[in-house]
Amino acid sequence: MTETTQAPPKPDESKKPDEQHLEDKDVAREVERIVRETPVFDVHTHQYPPSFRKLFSAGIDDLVTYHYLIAELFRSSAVGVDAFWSMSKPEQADLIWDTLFVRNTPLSEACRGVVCVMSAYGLDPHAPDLKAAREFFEFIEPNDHLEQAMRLAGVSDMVMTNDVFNPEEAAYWESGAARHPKLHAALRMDPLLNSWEQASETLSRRGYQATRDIDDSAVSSARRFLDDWIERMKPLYMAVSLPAEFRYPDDSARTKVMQDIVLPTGREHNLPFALMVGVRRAANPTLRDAGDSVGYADVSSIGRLCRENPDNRFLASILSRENQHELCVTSRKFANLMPFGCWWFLNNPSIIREITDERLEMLGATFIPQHSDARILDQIIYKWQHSRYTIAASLTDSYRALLRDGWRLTSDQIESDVTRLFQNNFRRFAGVAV
Ligand code: HDL
Ligand code: ZN
Repeated sequence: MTETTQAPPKPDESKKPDEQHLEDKDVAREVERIVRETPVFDVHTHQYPPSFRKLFSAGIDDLVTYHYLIAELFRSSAVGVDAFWSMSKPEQADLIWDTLFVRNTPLSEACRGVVCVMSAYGLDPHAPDLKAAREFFEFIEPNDHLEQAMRLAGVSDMVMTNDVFNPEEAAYWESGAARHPKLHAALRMDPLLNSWEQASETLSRRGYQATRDIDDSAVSSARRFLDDWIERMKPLYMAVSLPAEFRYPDDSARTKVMQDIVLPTGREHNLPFALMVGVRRAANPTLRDAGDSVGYADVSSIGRLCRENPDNRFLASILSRENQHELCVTSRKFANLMPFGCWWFLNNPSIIREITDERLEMLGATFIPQHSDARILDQIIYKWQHSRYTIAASLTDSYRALLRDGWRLTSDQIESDVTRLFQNNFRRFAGVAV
């Protein structure tokens, strides 16, 4: 059957420009403008305020030794892992720069990201070495650096990843180190859910007596521990990274910790629980942080969590591309489930496009399209520039299809939808002022 294409309605001259109905030929330009200009709430990052000095990561050496690039180095260099790990960070960065950016074309997403960041700062990505880039970053005051990177990235707010079990991070919080008004806390609790034995020892060491059995006393100690950290950090959500093998419910300690400790804490403090599922830790341990991989997760476990806990809200980011369609369908079944971002190995234009298309088709504008997951401050510039480009293309096709079906589209509608995707879906879900 030939598709009949109605002539798009002429713009109504009597209406104000923003009430004019867009013609098909104008949609792409208008969507790109609005996506570019709408600041984004970055709901998952590994950023810290500059006052958390040892944890604050920015500048060219950190950028070039990002664990994604370390993994890629070994595919193009004969250097051994032991030799690499014995190098200083500048030496590692010099080797990665020469290998991936000078001797080879920086075609991968992670390499292209460094090129994007350098261009954004006016640095030459064709430089034969990192001398000029190091001089550029050397004298940027960290707070100014943070403001400049957020401005260039179009990021209004960032949610951190605050590992309360990490003694170095805990020390900064307990010292009262200055926070940044635009960097919000997330209470990350991987040991509590993935290694109760280790967590119970940490709890006991910190004065929250807990045995290896998850008995009433241990539950009470762990709840008090979380209460104290929630009081200290005022997090927007609780979070955990779970392995591909995660199942709910099962007869593991994890299910008991979820049911007796984490979910009641979420209800009491009205905090969402962010599930990041599908990691296969240390697939190649010699690569350290770069050695983690991906596994197919069980999305029905997330559905059971949502069904059995209607008074809890769940954010979910799943690592395997093959899980994304089922996450969309499950999100249609449970309004207390908010899919967010294209995480880690999914944070590539080709996959962001596929995931955003199916989310728009199945969820409308009711999801959180992206997070940067940025470990190094300057990465937010490329991660958001690249994601905005792809999200705009996906939205444009959705709006053009809507026009074909007879809808009349205005810029106001697009602005409302993009603000919802980039800001208000998260703000409402996390109870942050809209
Ligand atoms: O667990 C996480 O939050 C992941 O994002 C890891 O930090 C991972 O190593 C990463 O950096 N992904 O981009
Ligand atoms: Zn992360």
